[in-house]
Amino acid sequence: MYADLHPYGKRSEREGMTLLLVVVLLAAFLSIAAGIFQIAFTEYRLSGELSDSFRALYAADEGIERLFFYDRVLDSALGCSGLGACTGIPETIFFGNGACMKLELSRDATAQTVVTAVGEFRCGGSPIAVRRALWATYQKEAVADQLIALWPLDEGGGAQTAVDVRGGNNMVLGDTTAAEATDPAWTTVSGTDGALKFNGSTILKSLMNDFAQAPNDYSGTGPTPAIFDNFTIAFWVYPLENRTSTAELTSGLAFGWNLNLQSFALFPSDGGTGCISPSRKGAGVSVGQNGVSVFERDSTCAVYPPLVYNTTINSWTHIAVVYQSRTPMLYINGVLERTGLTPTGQVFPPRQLGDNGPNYGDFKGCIDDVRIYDQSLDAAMILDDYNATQAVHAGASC
Ligand SMILES: [Ca+2]
Ligand SMILES: [Ca+2]
Repeated sequence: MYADLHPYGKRSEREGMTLLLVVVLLAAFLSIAAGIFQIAFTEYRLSGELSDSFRALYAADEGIERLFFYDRVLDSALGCSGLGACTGIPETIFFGNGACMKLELSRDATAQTVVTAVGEFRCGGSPIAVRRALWATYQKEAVADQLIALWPLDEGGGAQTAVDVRGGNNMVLGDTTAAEATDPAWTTVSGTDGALKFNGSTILKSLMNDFAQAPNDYSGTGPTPAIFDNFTIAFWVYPLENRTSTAELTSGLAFGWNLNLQSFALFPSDGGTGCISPSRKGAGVSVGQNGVSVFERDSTCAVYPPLVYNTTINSWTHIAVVYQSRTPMLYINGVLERTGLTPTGQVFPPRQLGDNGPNYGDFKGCIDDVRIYDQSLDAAMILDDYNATQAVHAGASC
């Protein structure tokens, strides 16, 4: 199916046997690792430039592993997910060293899936390009869902509940489901896509803080699964005030309890374990027109920002905070901008938009499409998340 296009090859039986051995070993590894039923490789013609063949083969191997990971672990490959029939959108990825790989995927209605990765060296139409291909078929199995909470915030006027369409952890607006001063306001982003707008500082600040809170946190005290140290928070935000930039810290009471210097789009939950060890800390994200601070907080002895990043944010902006082995990383509009410090203890995701206490750092601006993943997303997945929701927010107001 995919022939080696090298026209100048000289056959060498000894080198051919070496390459064949490598390919067979690779195929064996792949079969063991992924439960693949079938692996084939192209007809190969060995040339004096054996390294070219290896580069192409490595590119194909990299490609097939990526396809397995995207489809069988992340359940998102070339635009296909789930078990239904789907033809993926082919993607070609260039490595920058002259090698590239083209990835393809197709799945029928019975979830039988074929993935193909064509590795090429001297990409771009060279007459002496070398190609190697690996393909595999397997029966797709359901992937455990890593997106555990999604609040689209599209309910619109009058609703007192913001539904978590993924995890059922629905937020109540304000103190109760009655209309009250602590309710944030529904607003329109574009078309039928809505968001919540928070009024932030007012003269009656201690009475007027608006917020929305889900009943179950992720510290293990509620029915939702406990999630610690490896997770992702992603959301769209349009801040209308600055927050106060500080140094990055890994412990202690930053500026006492004067959290009102912050502007919490996502409020850090009370860790509830005081100063005992290992202390549990809720993560929160303070977003102002002058940047982003990731905060952690426990009940009595700690509130500090392990990550602070100053930049101008004056339009709808996609924020993703990826915790990996306890270390926060900040992506803005799909781009990794900063990796923070690594405090001790355990950290878990937030469940509240805005601030519900006096002088706790109320938020002014709009928030939309809040997601929590029970895994540390990689850069490609963050970019997917951004791209999937970018168009509706581009140019929209708050
Ligand atoms: Ca209410
Ligand atoms: Ca929305």
